[in-house]
Amino acid sequence: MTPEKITRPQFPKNFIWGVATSSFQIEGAHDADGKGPSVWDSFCEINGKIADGSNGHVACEHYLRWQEDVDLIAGLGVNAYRFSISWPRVQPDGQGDWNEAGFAFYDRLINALKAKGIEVHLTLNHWDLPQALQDQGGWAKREVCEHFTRYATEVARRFGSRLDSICTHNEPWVIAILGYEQGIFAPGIKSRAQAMAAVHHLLLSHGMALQAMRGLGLKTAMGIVLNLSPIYPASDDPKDIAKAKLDDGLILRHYMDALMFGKYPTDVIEHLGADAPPVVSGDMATIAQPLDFVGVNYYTRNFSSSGNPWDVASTGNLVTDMGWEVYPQGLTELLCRLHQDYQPRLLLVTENGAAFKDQLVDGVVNDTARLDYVRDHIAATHAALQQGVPVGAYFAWSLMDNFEWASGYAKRFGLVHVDFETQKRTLKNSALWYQKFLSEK
Ligand code: IFM
Repeated sequence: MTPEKITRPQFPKNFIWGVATSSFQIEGAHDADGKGPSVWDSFCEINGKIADGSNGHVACEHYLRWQEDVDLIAGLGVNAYRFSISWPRVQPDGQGDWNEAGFAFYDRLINALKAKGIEVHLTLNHWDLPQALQDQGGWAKREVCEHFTRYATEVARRFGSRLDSICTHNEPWVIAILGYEQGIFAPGIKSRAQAMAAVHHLLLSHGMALQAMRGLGLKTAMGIVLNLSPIYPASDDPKDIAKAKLDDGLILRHYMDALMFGKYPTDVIEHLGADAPPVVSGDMATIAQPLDFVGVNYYTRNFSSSGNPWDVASTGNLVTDMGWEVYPQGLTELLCRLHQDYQPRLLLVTENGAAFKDQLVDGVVNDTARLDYVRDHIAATHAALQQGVPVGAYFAWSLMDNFEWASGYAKRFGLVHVDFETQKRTLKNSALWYQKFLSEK
């Protein structure tokens, strides 16, 4: 079937259709009503770390405009919204008192979504760790696991019965590798040993939090979200083939093997040598809690080369404003592979989208490339379903243009355009297409 022919009725009736955001990227109000600073607030203050020198102080003003944004979400016709709680908004230092004003904000938001019949898919950690915990070593220190578990349990105790799913961490690879090894994301550390410790503590805290939250007797679906891509060797040179296998180990198997089988892959551990994660007896069993779902954030495929850097232009495919190749088949391949190798109960496409250089002209954003991208990836999701893969959701990234981390506000991923001067929201043509697609019965 050609992607152009994809329609909503081809999907199961209970399929979840959503849009996604995260707290730091949209909320603003960085110090309002008792919120504490997060690692990203601190990182933005370091000269040269954010491409346009911006920060999250205002972002999309979602903290003020949440009612308008709930209407916007409902107006799209989606049946689900995925967002995250800012940990330092509800517990300013990550270990002390709760901030009731912070919890009240999310309480109102959840109630407003529910009142409109929109499912609530909540992420506990989409990167904005309280700075006070970073001051003690952050994810590289084992103590953070206890603090995260206490935070997760409190959120679940207050909101759990109204939530359709809880995700512990969004993209642990990004937090650990970009944040603690490459230093290009918060907290800006450059140490492979710390990065591997961070990976381990993210996974361990995930397992501990799941145990504790399930101890509350909740029926809410619980899982984790990973950034995953198929990885191909750049050539048939055996060195490239070996590099692709190792990279797949470092990015996919290290997480999936730990979560699903309770072990880290031997080839990856051997490769890491002295930087291997600090595993204590019993940790791996804690990590491998049964998962109600694995969330997949898919944007592109990757190539590994042992020699010259691989050039994305060599694919001949369209490349997004992030420099990422548009490759919808990669999503089908990835979902099929996860199903075949790991058999998770349920896979959710928790993020998928593209940044392009949009132009708002006379109230219209004619973002054909994004429209095609979303449509073709929905079709790719359908192709996996047809091959028997249990996929339950598609969430477009993102509801609206927002703070794209180290790229600042220059990279626009939204289905909805945001004018950052006036905060006016305008549905792009991709949003209008999604709305029409969702209205098909
Ligand atoms: O904006 C991010 C999001 O926060 C996590 N996944 C990838 C997106 C695009 O880079």
